[in-house]
Amino acid sequence: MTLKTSLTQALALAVFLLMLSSCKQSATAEPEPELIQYEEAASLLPVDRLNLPPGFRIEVFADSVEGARSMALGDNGTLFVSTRNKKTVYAIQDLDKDFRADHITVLDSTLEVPNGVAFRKGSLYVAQVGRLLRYDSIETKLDNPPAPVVVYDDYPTEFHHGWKYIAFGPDDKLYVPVGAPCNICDSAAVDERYASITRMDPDGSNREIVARGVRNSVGFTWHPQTGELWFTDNGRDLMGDDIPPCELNRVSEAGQHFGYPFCHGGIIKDPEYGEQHSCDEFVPPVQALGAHVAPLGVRFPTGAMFPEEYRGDALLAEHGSWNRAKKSGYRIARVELDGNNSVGYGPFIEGWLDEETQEAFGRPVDLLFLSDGSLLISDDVAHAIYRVTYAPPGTPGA
Ligand SMILES: [Ca+2]
Ligand SMILES: [Ca+2]
Repeated sequence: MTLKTSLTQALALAVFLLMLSSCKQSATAEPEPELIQYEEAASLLPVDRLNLPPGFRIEVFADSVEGARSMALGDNGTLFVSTRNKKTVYAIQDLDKDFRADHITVLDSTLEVPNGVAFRKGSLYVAQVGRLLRYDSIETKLDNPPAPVVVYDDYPTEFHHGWKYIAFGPDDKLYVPVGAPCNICDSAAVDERYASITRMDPDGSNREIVARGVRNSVGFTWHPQTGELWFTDNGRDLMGDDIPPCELNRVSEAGQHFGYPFCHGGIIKDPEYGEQHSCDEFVPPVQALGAHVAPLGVRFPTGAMFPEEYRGDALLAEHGSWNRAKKSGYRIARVELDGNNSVGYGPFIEGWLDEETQEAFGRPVDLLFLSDGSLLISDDVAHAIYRVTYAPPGTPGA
């Protein structure tokens, strides 16, 4: 090797390293997408262990989706999937339309805690702990994504309950929760944005608080008839295995207070903060859920596929307990509703948790209905997206 070639090589290496470091350091550099080698294939996940009501089936829509968390659907059918601890946002495509993913692209792998995704007018919005990013015209640029635009970067930066779920409401505003930065504390006294759900115009302007006294909401949706915001909230820890309940809540008026940190589940005074207020001052949950079940995504079935009796009910993903003696959650729950009132709460899909061994092969996170009425479920432990379909028992192929 001549001196000249080795110098040229060294120079090339230096330039390459410089490019690499500049890409990694700038927070809004153009992402370098990577297509995961992926073939539609029978997944090895033991979905046959899952129990569903008669007529329902569950299959794997995509696997190899490391740490799959929140989901958002693009206008052209791209499924965007976020992660909490993997720094990654995925774009998942089903190009041959057989309801199994055939292309999975790692859209960006440089993002700290990109837990929230939402889609509006061609753009993908991603929520990190303290800021919101937007990738424009994303579905036409999956192979060459643009550098994200920073929409808003002034949210609190604590990682404790700092990961965010986001979604656009029927009012075309972007809804962004801010968790309490603790297990139990009166954080709103320090900064009123803590323990709240906020909303803003798509460009980040006109931010306001929609719901207060919310410990940590990581899933919400709007009622298909009333247009009201419904959200799940994760109850506090260290009051024992069985209290307080997690919650499903309904916002009937902007600014309502849902109790945290003073009152839990509508009736349980907090041992430390409970004396400051009566529980009557706060909006009670529509449904008190199990303690520690960790409810995340929530949806109302609206499409043509699910049976009529599910209309007006809510389905929610219970991610499952991490600090309860006997594990709870690890299922999709159904809250049966008569208007705004709960008339039943029980399992829709269960079996991720083996009750005997107390081991779980998966933990459901988010729910999303496709246009055909089938339901997608993300799972950040099995690294998968499932699809649930329904055909009346007795129909051919059901
Ligand atoms: Ca396919
Ligand atoms: Ca509450």
